[in-house]
Amino acid sequence: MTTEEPAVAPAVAETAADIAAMRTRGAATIADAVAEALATQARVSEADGVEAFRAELRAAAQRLYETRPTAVSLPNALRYVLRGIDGETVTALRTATIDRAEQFQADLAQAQSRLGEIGANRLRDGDVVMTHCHSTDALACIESALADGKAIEAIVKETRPRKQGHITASDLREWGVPVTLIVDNAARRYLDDADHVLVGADAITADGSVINKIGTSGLAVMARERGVPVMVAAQTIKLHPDTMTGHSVEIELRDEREVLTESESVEILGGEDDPEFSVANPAFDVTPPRHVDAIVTEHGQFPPESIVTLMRDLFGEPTGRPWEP
Ligand code: RUB
Repeated sequence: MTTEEPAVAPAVAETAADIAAMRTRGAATIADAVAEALATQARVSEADGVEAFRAELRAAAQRLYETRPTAVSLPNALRYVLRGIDGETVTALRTATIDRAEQFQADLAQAQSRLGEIGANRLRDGDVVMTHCHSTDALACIESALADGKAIEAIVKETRPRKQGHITASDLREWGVPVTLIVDNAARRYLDDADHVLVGADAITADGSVINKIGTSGLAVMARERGVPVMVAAQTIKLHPDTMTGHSVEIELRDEREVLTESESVEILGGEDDPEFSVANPAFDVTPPRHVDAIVTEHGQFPPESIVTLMRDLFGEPTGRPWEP
């Protein structure tokens, strides 16, 4: 073994392959798997010195990171675990790594319900909430409000093109929440009946911008115009520390068939190729902080402009690559 190519445990390679193939998906699930993989690397390491051990951990982190570098929870999990691992011997480093990973996993398991309790405090008995897409963090706030005995109603946007609003409606009906499902274009009309807009996030940037399902930013602008507060529910694994140094967040462009089926395309173009016709299908958009009232995390609720302080507390100054000191 050379120091340039340290051993990566087979279990780490397997986890990396599962994430790359999206067999392991979802912000929290990816973060948990990554922490587990680092702990495994530490457990099975046969490194004969402190430097060799650290090199193995870095190699494992890099292997995991390169699977889906745009999934923000992945580098965050690496940062949480790798930050502050100290020890003079391999045994001490091994124990420290495993402890950090276990602590991270335990915190993660609690984060969504804690966030839900905090978010629920913003909801009053009898409130009507408008939702967009399907966010388990946003739903945790409603679930906790219901557990507190509050009556909540929901106006659920269907959320074209994939209609994840249907999943939200189904979850809410299971909990007995009265639901009105609307098409996205009806949002402004129904905002008059809503007390809150409640959405999740895919990522939160250092200036407090919220990256979430396409349509969130338009909804937030309309809510501001109507005086309806916008609440974003996001565990801290969604915070994007690289944006502290000016990195921008890549917006995924998805298949045009999500928007237009083959037969609809034939209806428009008569089955002809048309180089001047295209379909654009961005998955997410960016809601600027001035249109967001509160970001609710498991560490409390924050005005978007102050989220950078929490980001710095949790992740330190960004290094670009999570395994670099
Ligand atoms: C889902 C979406 C959700 C966030 C938050 O988009 O935009 O609001 O991912 O979800 P997609 P959660 O369906 O394209 O993944 O709170 O469950 O992490």
